[in-house]
Amino acid sequence: MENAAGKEILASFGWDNATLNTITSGLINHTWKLHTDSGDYILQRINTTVFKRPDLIDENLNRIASWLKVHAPGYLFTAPVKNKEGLSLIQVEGAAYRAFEFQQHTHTIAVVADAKEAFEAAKQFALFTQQLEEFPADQLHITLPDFHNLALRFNQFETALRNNNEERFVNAAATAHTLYQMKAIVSRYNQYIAHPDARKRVMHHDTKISNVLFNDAGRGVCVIDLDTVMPGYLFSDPGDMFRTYLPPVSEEETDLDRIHIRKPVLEAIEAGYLDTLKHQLSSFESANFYLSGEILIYMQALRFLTDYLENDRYYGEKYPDQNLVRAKNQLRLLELYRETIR
Ligand code: GN1
Ligand code: MG
Repeated sequence: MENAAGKEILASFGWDNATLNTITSGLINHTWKLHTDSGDYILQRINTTVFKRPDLIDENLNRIASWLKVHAPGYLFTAPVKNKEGLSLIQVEGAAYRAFEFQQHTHTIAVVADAKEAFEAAKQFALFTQQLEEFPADQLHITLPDFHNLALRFNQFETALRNNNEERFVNAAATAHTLYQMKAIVSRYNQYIAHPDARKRVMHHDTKISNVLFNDAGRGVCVIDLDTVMPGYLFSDPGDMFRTYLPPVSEEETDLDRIHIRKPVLEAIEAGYLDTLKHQLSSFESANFYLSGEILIYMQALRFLTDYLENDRYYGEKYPDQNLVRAKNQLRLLELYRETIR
């Protein structure tokens, strides 16, 4: 950010004297916290290898923000702020940047500590979809095509297996075999999306706890990280909550014995999410609430293992075999999850 492009971006907002601190969480975008003469902001460089059309994200967020202003003016939606030229997306040298107001007296949480945090986060994601119940979801662009398409993720996994990256294939074989044998989850996913009561809604699609802002009293304030806000099915959001809130350790944990399902957290997700949305959901969506966890945990295990077989081209690796470790972690979680919900 110390280069000419960085200075140009900051200047376009009138933040010439900003001080920047890098925020290191998140695998995809690059994020800084800014302290400027006109307040504190979050600045992000969008990963345009992943999000090929940042302009579509920008349009989505502005559309939702305008709609909420009219229909739910009290709802806190962290839309990108506009620079001096009125732009909320700034494209310089092939990179795309945007900024958000920093919400004072809030913080994020990396790993769910207890049921209360899970409840608060689940409730925030439920409120998000609830506020946008009447918003025409089909007016939103698809910012990441097929993002939660499990059938496609499975096909990509099969392709990666067939392409036979020999050295990695040997290491991945046992995990790949077990995952392959679980492919009935793909059929259940296909039945789900074909069902007439599986409605397309405005979904967040990245419901990890770090995408919720908490206030000093530990209450949820709002959801953030809105790049993947798009039309989707209900399974996406609770699914990724089950995946990321239930175990006391993250997908990075290498000691698989530390992974277990925290029942009180499971109940808190149900209380925070399902109870908040229950009047909006079809009985089909409610009845398949727990299937969403199977879909998302399975999908993430497939994605990590596929990436491992493809030499980490998507997620990268910080140490050898990291994506294999992540895949094993997610597989263990899936097995425990299935035992719990059975
Ligand atoms: C990515 O960038 P981050 O950490 O918010 C990924 C999610 C995965 C997650 C796994 C756009 O999210 O789908 O669940 O990593 N986002 C994208 O850690 O691929
Ligand atoms: Mg994210």
